[in-house]
Amino acid sequence: MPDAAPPAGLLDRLHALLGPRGLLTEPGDIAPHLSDWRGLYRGAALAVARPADAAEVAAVVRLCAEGGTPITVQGGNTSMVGGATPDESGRHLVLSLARLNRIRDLDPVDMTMTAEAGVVLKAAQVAAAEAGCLFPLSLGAEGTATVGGVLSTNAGGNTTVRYGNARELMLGLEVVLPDGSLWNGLRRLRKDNTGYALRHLFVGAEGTLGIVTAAVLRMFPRARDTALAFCAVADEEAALALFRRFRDRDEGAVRAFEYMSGAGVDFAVRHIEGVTLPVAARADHYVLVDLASSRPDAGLREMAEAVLFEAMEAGLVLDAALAESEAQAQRIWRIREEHPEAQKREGASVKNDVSVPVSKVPEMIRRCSAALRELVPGSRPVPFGHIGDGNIHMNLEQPEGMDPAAFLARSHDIMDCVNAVVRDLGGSFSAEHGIGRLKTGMMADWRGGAELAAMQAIKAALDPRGIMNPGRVLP
Ligand code: 2HG
Ligand code: ZN
Repeated sequence: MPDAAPPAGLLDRLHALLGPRGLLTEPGDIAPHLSDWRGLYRGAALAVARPADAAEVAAVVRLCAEGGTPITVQGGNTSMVGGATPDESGRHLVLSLARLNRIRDLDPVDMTMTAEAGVVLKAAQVAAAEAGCLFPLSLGAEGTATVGGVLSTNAGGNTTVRYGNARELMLGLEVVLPDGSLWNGLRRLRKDNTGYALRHLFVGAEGTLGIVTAAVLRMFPRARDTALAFCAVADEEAALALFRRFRDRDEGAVRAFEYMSGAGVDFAVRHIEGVTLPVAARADHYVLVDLASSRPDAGLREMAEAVLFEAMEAGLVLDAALAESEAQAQRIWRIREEHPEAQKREGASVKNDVSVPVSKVPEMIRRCSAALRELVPGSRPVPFGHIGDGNIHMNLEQPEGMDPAAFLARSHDIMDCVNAVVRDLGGSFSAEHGIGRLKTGMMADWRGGAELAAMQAIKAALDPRGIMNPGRVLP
């Protein structure tokens, strides 16, 4: 465990190392780094270090390792599980990677981009597009979330169904280890079987084993033909059946396939300016189908029309709208992307980022919704998300008029209620948001025994003093 007090002179040494731009100590300057987007946590910190490059990150870690000062690593600070927020002890140094924001290399032959950890996801997408390529990782927080953060959490997002999670998009890493040594594993090889795949250890480790400072990311050919449909569907089974029809017709073309409940779309229309319902009548279930191909003559619109026509005949689809322009496609995407913000504005909500085998999604949504309504009468289930990956945000909105604090006091009951169903269906209690601070208490129950013991052994081997993001991931 970290020592009780920060070593004398640490801040002076950090200041000498990083200069005034690289170390924030004023309460007003560090405040934005101490709380999370959801408002679940408010921590304290010794200071916020803002190193300018990987060598400076390594030097900061060496100083902290000397005295056992705990480090909280921060990218865009968009964690849904408190993963980037320091605890309340005030003993942590927050290490922000915001200044490591260079794209070091971009190669359209190798189809790779070498980006530093602080590069904002949107900036990585734009850089790829400017090179005539695609970097496909896409999620609601992409304007703030960073390359280091999405790798450290193995983020999924909307395009996992086609391109995989962040892990699948990574070829190599540069990492500062807990002793302050710098490992350059920025190899851009598709094939490299040379011992343990060390790079994969740091993906999804949430900064508990080291700090990702740069990564080699995979790029893809850009889309030259696209189609986007917003559909009202009969029920959860119809949503899944429609996914299967599109997948069977042209698996490679399904770039995203998202489910939304009537309640979630209602909230988006109610609270988010410019969001309107694209179909004629309100429904209880919707899906968004996003198709893309690098072939200019892929005929995706015609394909979508044909699949939707047949699905309507079969009673799966009640109504559908196809985007007529890129601007309209973006407006339709906002309905889905603004779900978290709309839910926040509607009141207090509890998030359940769960996954089950794809075939079990309809049953999971039905059973969880019924159990949640019974657990908290008047509450409003808001399931939405990545149905093609089996990852649904089985969220629960507070009953109208209820005291938000009283509702949130039931958070653990609510999570347990969902998790009981998820476990029964062979699923996971955290599909893409990770463990952070919020879910460490669930690890022993879900990943106990040999699995957790192996994780603890890895942690102890790499970070024997426990200075890297303590309090995250492992109980
Ligand atoms: C999304 O898919 C994010 O929009 C956030 O994973 C989900 O707010 C949530 O529960
Ligand atoms: Zn999601």
